[in-house]
Amino acid sequence: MLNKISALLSEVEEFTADSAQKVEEFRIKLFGKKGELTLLFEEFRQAPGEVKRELGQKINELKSKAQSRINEMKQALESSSAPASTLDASRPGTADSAGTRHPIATVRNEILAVFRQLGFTVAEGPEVEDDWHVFGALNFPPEHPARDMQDTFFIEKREDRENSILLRTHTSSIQVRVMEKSQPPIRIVCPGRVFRNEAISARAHCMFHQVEGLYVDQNVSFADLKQTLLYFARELFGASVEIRLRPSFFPFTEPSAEMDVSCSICGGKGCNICKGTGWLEVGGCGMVDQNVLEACKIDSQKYSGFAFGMGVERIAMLKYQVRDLRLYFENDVRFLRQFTAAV
Ligand code: 2NL
Repeated sequence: MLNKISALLSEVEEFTADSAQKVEEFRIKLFGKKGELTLLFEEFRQAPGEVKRELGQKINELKSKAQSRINEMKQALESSSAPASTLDASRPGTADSAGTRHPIATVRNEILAVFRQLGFTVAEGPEVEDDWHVFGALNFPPEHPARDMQDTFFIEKREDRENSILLRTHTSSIQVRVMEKSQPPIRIVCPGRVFRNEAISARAHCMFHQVEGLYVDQNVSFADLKQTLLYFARELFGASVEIRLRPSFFPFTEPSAEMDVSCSICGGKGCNICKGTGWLEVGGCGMVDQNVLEACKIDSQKYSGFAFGMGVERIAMLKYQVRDLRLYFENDVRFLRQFTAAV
């Protein structure tokens, strides 16, 4: 009997099954009416008293091992077959939610796309600049207020001003770099971040985005500038808008003008966006000052050029009727999610 028990014990220990049915067959083989264990218990009842104790222990041990082995196999089969039964490979997946493009990036891309159509190429340059590329080459007089600490963030302010290192206050520095290393024809648009030491409010920020444009060639005229800006305004704000140029002053252009676009909200009749004037100010422009061309080693007798600059935040405010500039920099998703349809 002892041999029989130990044979069954190793059978139990080695038992494996790949289906619930095989586990059930094994259970019946041991515990069924004519099962091996049932028979063993009957045999045990007739065994002589002196071996009963040892036999009883062994049979009970076999019984509990067999039960736990059967349970283990049942559980293993249930857990491995569970996913197979609930997984439906034909169900549609959960879509990843893509982020949205920031409205400033969208408007910058739209501006650049218009000028690309006109044959302009995009040029970029460093945000940390020297005095020459931001002020010197652009005809800023030595004591111009923009060169003051109050308006410009200096990284290194030097006594010999020309060697000062600062954050660019406009992207004109890119255009200076392009003019210095190439000769006309030059037709470029220069997007980028610019930095000014200003108190932050709904209308001003110490960092904003600009797009500037430059066209230098023989016989470039103010009429070319006007037509280029009109084309741009109609592409961006709609085919029915008009533009208006008002005399202005910049150190780097002569003559200089501010550019207005007729209000696309009210069609020029006057509303609260254009403050009743019918016009929206979008940027500045002018003919490149001869001193600027010469500073960049371009012959101002042979070549002329026009340039313009605009603030991307300002144009985006007009397009989307955003009333506070600070919203562009806070990255509040309740604001950003309103631009999901933009490209
Ligand atoms: C504005 C006005 C302007 C320019 C930028 C420029 C660049 C070179 C030479 C001459 Cl390299 N001019 N840029 C010209 C006129 C106006 O920007 O209101 N910007 C937001």
